[in-house]
Amino acid sequence: MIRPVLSNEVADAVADGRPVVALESTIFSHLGLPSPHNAAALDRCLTAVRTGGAVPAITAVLDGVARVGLERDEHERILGPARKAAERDLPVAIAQRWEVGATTVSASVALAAHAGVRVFATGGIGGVHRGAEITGDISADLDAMAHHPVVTVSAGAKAFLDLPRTLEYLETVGVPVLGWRHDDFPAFYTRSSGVPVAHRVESAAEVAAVLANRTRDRSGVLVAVPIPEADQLDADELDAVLARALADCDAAGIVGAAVTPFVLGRIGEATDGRSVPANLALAEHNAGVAAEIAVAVSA
Ligand code: PSU
Ligand code: MN
Repeated sequence: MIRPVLSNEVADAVADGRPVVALESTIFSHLGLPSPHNAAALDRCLTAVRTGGAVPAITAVLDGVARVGLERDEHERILGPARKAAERDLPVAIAQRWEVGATTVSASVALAAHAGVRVFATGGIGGVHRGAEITGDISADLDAMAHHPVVTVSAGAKAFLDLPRTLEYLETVGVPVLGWRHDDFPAFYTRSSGVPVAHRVESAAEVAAVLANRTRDRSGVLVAVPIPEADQLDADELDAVLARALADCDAAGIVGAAVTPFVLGRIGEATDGRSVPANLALAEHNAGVAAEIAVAVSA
């Protein structure tokens, strides 16, 4: 079995039962955000976790080693070129000694679980893609949340995905989806997708109690946190951008793991950088909420 290497700080915190929040590295790599905004996002997320009273644990594969918690002088390695590493890629990244594997949500949730870390923060999760009934494209993020005992904190998922089907899938595989002081599943840049979540929670203690009472040894929880009101983007304008990005993806014949990075890139270009501040704000906000939850889980 995989045995991730923990930083000393993360190992000590886990051993003492102190709060830790895992962070993915894909969002901070060139696959997730353009430079130099990726570095700003990383800084803001790290600070938000520490301000919230938890230890941040960045996940990644570096020189063929699966890591949970990086040293400061290693941060720049995940900001540069990296290979996308989903959960299924982790064993390969180790076996083939990938220089830099940027962990997606699925890989990060898996590494967090193996490290004994119970809370994980990201921007947005992957999900069921539009047209999945033809392509079968369903993000491994969903399966990972179903099979690892970790709380994932995200601003929902981007609306280029099929959000109603994403929620149906999570229901089928038994993942509780908790709206954070909110009744709707958020659509990343906007607070509401129009699809209600199954349950609403008001506090970190409630989330910790949900995790503590799960029905399987290994199953997770999704906390859906809406983007702060002030940072929200315009829904109608975004719809047009997303539709064009998906059409471009189709026309370019992009399939498989390349779909999400391609669509994210197109959204970034089309919104001419206006989406970036929103992305940074929500990622930072999620990291803060995750820290609060990690504190409650440790209590
Ligand atoms: N959605 C975003 N930003 C991201 C991702 C998704 O808004 O950076 C990344 C995350 O790492 C997520 C991955 O786990 O894409 C999902 O990829 P796929 O759809 O190939 O499963
Ligand atoms: Mn896919």
